[in-house]
Amino acid sequence: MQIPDSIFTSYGFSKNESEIIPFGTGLINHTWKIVCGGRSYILQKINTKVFKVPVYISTNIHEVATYLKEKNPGYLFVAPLNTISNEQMVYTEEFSGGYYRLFPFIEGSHTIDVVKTPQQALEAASQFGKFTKLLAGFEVFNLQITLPHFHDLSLRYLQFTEALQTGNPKRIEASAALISFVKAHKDIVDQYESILINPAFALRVTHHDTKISNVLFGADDKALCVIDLDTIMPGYFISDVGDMMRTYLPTVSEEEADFSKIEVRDEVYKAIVQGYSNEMGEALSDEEKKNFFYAGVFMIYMQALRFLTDHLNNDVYYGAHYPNHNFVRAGNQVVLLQKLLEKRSILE
Ligand code: GN1
Ligand code: MG
Repeated sequence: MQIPDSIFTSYGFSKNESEIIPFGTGLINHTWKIVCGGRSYILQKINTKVFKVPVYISTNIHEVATYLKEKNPGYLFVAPLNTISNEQMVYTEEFSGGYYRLFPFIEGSHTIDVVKTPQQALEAASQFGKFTKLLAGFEVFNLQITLPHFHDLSLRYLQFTEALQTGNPKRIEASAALISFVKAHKDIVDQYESILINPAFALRVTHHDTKISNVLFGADDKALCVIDLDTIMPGYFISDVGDMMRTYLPTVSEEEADFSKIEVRDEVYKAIVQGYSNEMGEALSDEEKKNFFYAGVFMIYMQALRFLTDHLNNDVYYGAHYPNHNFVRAGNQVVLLQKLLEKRSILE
């Protein structure tokens, strides 16, 4: 994908003098590393098919950044840089139109794609816990809803049942085993619905995309901060803890097609609970604390549903790099969920 010259000039750079490197493994936005004048930056084009109102993203980031700067000036929060005309994003009609924003690249930082040690999980979980903790005094309902119903499991289930009606008939037929697994575990949706009406569960400032590549690490496996702030919205702790479990517990990612490699690491589970509790332990209710295990089940099940639904709908959301890509991703998540459920009595 090409980047229009005007994006560079908006930030006072020249495209000719910039090195442009595709960056990261995100599925939704386009991301590049830009090196210019001896400094590095991260440039992103926002996917407006997914984020329909990009200004909601920049408003949220600005509000949260302002709050944190006032209350916790030492906290590293990577907000986008302003353009030379003091805007937080650039819109251009060029190349079919789009919104772009530029972040400073944190020198000396790196990201990882798979958790190798419990220590990395502990560090990351502490960072996500700390993020929500530091924003406890921020009025959560002032956040704009950048993705309506993002982690609404009832809606995700409904979208799945709709895909069974309107999706690709061949794919529906070939997905029978996955479909019946998902239907047989509908109690996971029922439990989510009971959480929604339980006053012991609080809506807090939630990150909603806590995968390990959304944590910047420095030297010695020390986590520096969290990144990817587009989905900061009111949410439940099961979203953030659950997505950590989903993405940190196994030694392989959701892309792994050899499902025999999918294992749940007990020490990583403990590290997530420990790291998150170190920051959020006092804020969580007893009822919430009893739901750490459910958090993992909830998020893995939701991601299985989302990949499967997208497969049945011909990959309209996630896209596919090879035939049946989302079918494989859904199968991966189902195996991960089975492996986690097998360990319920040890882990819970
Ligand atoms: C998407 O783009 P990325 O990789 O940060 C998705 C997440 C999924 C993830 C699965 C806005 O995140 O919810 O968990 O893919 N984000 C959106 O890899 O749909
Ligand atoms: Mg993301």
